[in-house]
Amino acid sequence: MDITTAFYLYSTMLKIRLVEEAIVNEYPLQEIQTPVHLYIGQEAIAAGIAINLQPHDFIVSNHRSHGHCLARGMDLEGFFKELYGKQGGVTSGWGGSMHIGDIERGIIGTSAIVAGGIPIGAGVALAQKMLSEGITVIYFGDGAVDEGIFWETLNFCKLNDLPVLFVMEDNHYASQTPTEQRHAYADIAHIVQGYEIPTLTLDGNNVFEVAKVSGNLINRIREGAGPCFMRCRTYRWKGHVGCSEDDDMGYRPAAELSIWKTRCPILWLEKYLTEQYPGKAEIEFFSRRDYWQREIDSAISKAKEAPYAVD
Ligand SMILES: Cc1ncc(C[n+]2csc(CCOP(=O)(O)OP(=O)(O)O)c2C)c(N)n1
Ligand SMILES: [Mg+2]
Repeated sequence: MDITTAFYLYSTMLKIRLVEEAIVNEYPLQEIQTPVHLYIGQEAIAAGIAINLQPHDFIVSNHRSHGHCLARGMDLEGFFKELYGKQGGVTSGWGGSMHIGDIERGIIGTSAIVAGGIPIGAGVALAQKMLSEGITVIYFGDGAVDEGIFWETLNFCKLNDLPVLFVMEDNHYASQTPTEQRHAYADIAHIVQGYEIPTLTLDGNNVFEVAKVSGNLINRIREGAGPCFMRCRTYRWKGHVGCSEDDDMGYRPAAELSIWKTRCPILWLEKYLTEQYPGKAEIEFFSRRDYWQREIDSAISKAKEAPYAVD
């Protein structure tokens, strides 16, 4: 990975992390008008894929949407105004965290209905195929594949060779239920491959791996290969919804979270960059953190000052 790209990926992941941490700080003030499903721990997936997208491509997201939208370049002020239910929000202050979108930036929208975005993505890709322009990335969790519409859409996309990258963010839980209590199969990749859809399982916390694998698959899709599928193994640090770690609910062992924190995608990249570019890396880390923190603080202040959304 060249140095410019590596630092760009770092910057994108850091932006997502700092936004989520700012939400954690702000949430207790009860000014944010929406439930939030935080993306902390999963940043490498959104950042690694977004780098391979072009302006005419689209993404479709889900309830855990922030990382996807921010990596795609959603305006921070519009993003925060949306969370605060204010005028100037990217969806006019009425959508909130789970119904956020920005067509101008290739973000079709997000859906709170688990798997609800998947057929919408297929529709977008059908239009793209008819117009011979662009591809669609559909992000969904390991819980979404428990819905019939996921399998129907997979079949439809393959049958019509639609330009779709299916991105399953396998964080091992749907709300508080682990995959082994929900999936009768050991590895979804085997089943998806049965549709003759190119399928890869990868470390979703390694941004270089995500960028490389998604780049290869996206190139194949652009060349007309039809849909491809990525299963990204990862872990969410926070509770299913809200800002706590919800360990008190007892559905996941405390040691599990600690282990995954040692696999932090941002720390991993910081270590790599520090080894590769000693001296320069630390300066870059500082300046990018400083830059994003100022942008975030400014966006939050403007969101707080703005008038509430109107009919
Ligand atoms: C059709 C439907 N069923 C149930 C819910 C409640 N619900 C919201 S998120 C969620 C879990 C989703 O898990 P997953 O797809 O793995 O995404 P993650 O939260 O892990 O990112 C559930 C069951 C819903 N919103 N929609
Ligand atoms: Mg999940």
